[in-house]
Amino acid sequence: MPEEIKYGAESIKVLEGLEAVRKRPGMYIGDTSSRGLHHLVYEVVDNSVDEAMAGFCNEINVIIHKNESITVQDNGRGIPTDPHPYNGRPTCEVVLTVLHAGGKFGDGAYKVSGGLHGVGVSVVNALSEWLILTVARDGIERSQKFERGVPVSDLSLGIPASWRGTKIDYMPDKKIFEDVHHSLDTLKGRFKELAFLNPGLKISVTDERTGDHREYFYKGGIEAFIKYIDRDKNLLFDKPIIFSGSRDNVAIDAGLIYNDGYQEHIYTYANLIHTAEGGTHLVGFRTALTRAVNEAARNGKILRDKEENLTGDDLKEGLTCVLSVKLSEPQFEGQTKTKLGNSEVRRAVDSFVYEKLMAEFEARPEIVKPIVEKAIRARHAREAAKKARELVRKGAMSGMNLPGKLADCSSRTPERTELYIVEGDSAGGSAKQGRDRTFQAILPLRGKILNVEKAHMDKMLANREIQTIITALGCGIGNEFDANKLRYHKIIIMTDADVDGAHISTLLLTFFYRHMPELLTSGYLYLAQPPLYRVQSGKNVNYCYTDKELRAHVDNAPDASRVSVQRYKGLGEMNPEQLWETTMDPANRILKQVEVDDNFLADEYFDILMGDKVEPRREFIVANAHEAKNIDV
Ligand code: 28F
Repeated sequence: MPEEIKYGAESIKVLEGLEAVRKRPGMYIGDTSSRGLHHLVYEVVDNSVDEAMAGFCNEINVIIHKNESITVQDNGRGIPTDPHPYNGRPTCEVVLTVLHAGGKFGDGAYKVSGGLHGVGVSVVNALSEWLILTVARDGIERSQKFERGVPVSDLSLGIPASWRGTKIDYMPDKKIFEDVHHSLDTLKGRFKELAFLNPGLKISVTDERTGDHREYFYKGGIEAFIKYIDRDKNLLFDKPIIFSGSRDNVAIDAGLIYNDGYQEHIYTYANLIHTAEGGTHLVGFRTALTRAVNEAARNGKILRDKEENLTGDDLKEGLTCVLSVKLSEPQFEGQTKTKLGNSEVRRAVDSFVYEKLMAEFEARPEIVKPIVEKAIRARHAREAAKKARELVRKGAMSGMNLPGKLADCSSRTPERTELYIVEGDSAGGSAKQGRDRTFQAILPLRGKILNVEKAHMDKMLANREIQTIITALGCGIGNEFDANKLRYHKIIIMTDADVDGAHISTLLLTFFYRHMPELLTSGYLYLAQPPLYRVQSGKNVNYCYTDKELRAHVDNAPDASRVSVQRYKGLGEMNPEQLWETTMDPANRILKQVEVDDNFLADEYFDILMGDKVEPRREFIVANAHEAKNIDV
């Protein structure tokens, strides 16, 4: 702290606060891995979004610099610089140094807060090697520098400003974050989402490491969001159902449409936080949708009296919906603090959505029939699936007839055991021989499993390979998924490093993502990384997992002429010992843990990769081909 600041009680409190954050960063940003690193960016951007929601900002620019430092700049009012009642310091210094000082805006506006969000930029400041705050207000630009949260200068006197707003430059602290590399892909999903949810707000991101520049700006708000999500789908009716308003102090913006697919894409938000675990707003929405569709169906004589009501489950298939609520005191619950708990919201959303839907069905009676017919087909498929699931469950629960192909392990402690799902019988055979049977189970898969993106639930459940996997895991699927019944806490997909292998692992990932998403979100799923090359020089043998590693080996070989390199085309080329040593032995193997970002882009990847539209897949593959390594075509 600059010397003239009195060491009053408040400044001690400030230091204690920042100390607490640096001691236990996970308490404030979840973790110090890549996810926590990107939470810092969201925390700063959320402040600018708050300013946008309050109506004073319509542009946010984010820059990822070459040195991995970040700039976020908005054109809002600029954080006030007058002395703050808390300790007489400039308000902007208080906002940057006192935990949760961002506080509620006086004028009852909403803040993007809750869960891991809303801890305030003071946390970002505490976890940054350096941070420079620049405020431009009333034509004056003033700035102040901090190091690990502590002011190392006073707020500068100020120079004439040609802009208005707040800018924060910061460098994440390498003493806190093992890896300060930012991923544009991770950030762009959230920025796109925020631009859809804040019509008229332009969010740009510039990656100075690559020159990449993206701008997200959607005047159309939720209608544009819905149209974007279903841009490649066959819609049951052309115009999405859109409504917006408020009920009992809850602001509600919603949109929905039906397509002819089997998936449900529903994105719910509370104060712009993606409530991936749902909550009371979603319950209210589903109740209203079910009631309104049944009522409209009976009024329109589409559901005959003797036919029973459609259920919420019947109405899921083909539904694309965005539901964004805003309230002053959101309560976030659930494992990842992304479930909205406020009970008053359920009633507010239920009554508002029911009213608006009934009005919409009055105005557009022609859309009721296709929705009801689709729901009836879904019910028939669900009933068929129920039978198929019964078969699977009987198999799984009896536990006796585990699929013949499963070579189980002897330990029955899930925390310690792992299941290798292996492509092909020959590799499966090597894996069975090479493994450590106390904790490693092997399930060989023959050929390509069913592409679940296109298949109805019943067809998928009838597929032998799928049934085998469900039985082996023992945790059920869909609504019946129970992680406590999981028989292995590591599920490792082991396929060849070629195109077919990539396709099979993508098929498996799609199945798990669609029907056992918790395997991904809770980190049970892994991809084995078999070696690409076997390098022999003289007596010693090395395995290389990347081209870079191979280059290094060959360049450093004592006698390059005696180096022989074998390129592995498939797992089957390794004998059991080699497979164990290179890909299965926990001491040497490389496993890639599968994790998904919790925004709508994850859904999009699976739709594009496995959906039935070829064009978007071709575009995606061309656009991302530079990412693909070792694909031998
Ligand atoms: C790059 C990050 O942090 N933008 C922000 C504002 C604007 C106000 C504000 C912020 C009031 C007293 C709590 C200005 N004028 N971008 C940002 N823009 N904070 S953070 O006020 C802070 C609150 O303490 C602001 C009038 N009211 C509010």
